[in-house]
Amino acid sequence: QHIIASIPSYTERNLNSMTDSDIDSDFPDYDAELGSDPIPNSASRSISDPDSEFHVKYTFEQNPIQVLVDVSDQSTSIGEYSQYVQYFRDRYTRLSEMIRTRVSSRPIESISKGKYIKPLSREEGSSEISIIGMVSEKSTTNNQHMIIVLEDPTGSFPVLVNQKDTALIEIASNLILDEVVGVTGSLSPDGGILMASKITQPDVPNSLSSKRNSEGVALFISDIHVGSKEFMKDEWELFLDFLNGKNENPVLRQIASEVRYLIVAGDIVDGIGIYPNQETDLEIAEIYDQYRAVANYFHQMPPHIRIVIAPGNHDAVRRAEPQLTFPKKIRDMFPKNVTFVGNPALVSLDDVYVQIYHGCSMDDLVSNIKGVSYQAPTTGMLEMVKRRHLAPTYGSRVMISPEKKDYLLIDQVPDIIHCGHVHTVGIANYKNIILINSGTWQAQTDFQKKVNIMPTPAKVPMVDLKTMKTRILDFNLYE
Ligand code: D5M
Ligand code: FE
Ligand code: ZN
Repeated sequence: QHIIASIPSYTERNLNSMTDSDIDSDFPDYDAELGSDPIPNSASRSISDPDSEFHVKYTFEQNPIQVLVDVSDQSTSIGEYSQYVQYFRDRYTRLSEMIRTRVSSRPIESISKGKYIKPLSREEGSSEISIIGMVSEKSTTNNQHMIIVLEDPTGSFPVLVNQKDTALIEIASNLILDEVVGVTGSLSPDGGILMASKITQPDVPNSLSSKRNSEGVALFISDIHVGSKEFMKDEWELFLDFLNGKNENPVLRQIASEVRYLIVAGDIVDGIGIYPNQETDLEIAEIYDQYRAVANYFHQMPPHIRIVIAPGNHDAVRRAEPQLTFPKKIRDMFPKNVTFVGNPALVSLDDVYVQIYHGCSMDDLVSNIKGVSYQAPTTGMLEMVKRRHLAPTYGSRVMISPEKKDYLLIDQVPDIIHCGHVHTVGIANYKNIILINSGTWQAQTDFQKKVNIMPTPAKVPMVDLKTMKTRILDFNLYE
């Protein structure tokens, strides 16, 4: 029942964008068969000897990859204060540049301490001015106005959002610390505060086209958590069978024959010492044994598939983001068709740009932005795109390492953004960017039960790289 995902579309103005009805009807290669033969559990019946032969469509050499952005060999951070200054300068410079194309702003210094003198006549311009800054404080006054303090390299300045402007209050209340925004408004008579009329986030253009130059299928998974007692071995093995063309459903064999890429967004093992008393939840207690076990599974995947693996917060790499990729000792356990990258990383799959990020910042987004929830993970990813940043807030749930440049910034607009971490599956389209959260292979843990997180395990989002249409393959045996 889950083979085709229904996809919420956040696009408002873009006529080229996909709509919900496109998604259900426009999968020419596969849909006819699906319509007449719905597959309740798409991969529940794996077979060792399919009656028709399995011919893969692409060789390994036909599945090129380019790693475009990855900190792994570039890290310079040693956590010094001056490096943090440089890091935030880079973040501010690049994000403010994106806003400056739409907002003509002035440095904060030029309006501080009453320096700004209002133009005397209309001819000299409107009395509205704009500044672009990083949100450094956010508060609500007794009479429900909001005060936002913005900081740029020349100073900081308070902004007042009037409670009567409900639309603007809505935007302001969802601003999070350290994101970069532009604010347009007029100065108060004493010059001490900017009374906002408009708030501008970096966001992406409305006119992005969805690329259709490639072909074949890319699959997206994350949060395998091998080593955990809750790792769903049976479902995972069905997925491996499916990749190898061992499934009695011809539709799934057809899809498997077209798979070129498998992208893995972190938490490939459960790790050790990640949270208190994790020992009691572990099936495999030793970290390298966990990696040997997961590597063994990757050896069982067809060698023509190009696999990309990035780490997550359960993996054996530094915890601060951007995370460097896995150490050689672990990489060497895996087959040759695996490309290892850090977290985040931007890769090009035959010219389709995929931004991979494990997704730890989702915990911050869920707790700070209305409408962002664990059950609908793409809601958080949408907020990342609006801010052009994968982890806007510093010093909350995400530890950030001060690299020379901000690797967490969404600089090049990707075709696909792929996150994991929250253990729920979701796909959405925002201005022709496909947002994917790839769920998990771990059943609900006691900890998740306590905090009421309901995972949706054993589901695999796929993208048809020719049409950019998406669907979700379901390997869950017990739903
Ligand atoms: O994260 C799996 C899920 O559990 C994800 O939704 C975040 C949530 N999680 C993880 N740690 C915490 C804490 N400490 N508080 C609240 N929620 C949490 P994973 O990275 O696989 O452990
Ligand atoms: Fe996880
Ligand atoms: Zn995680």
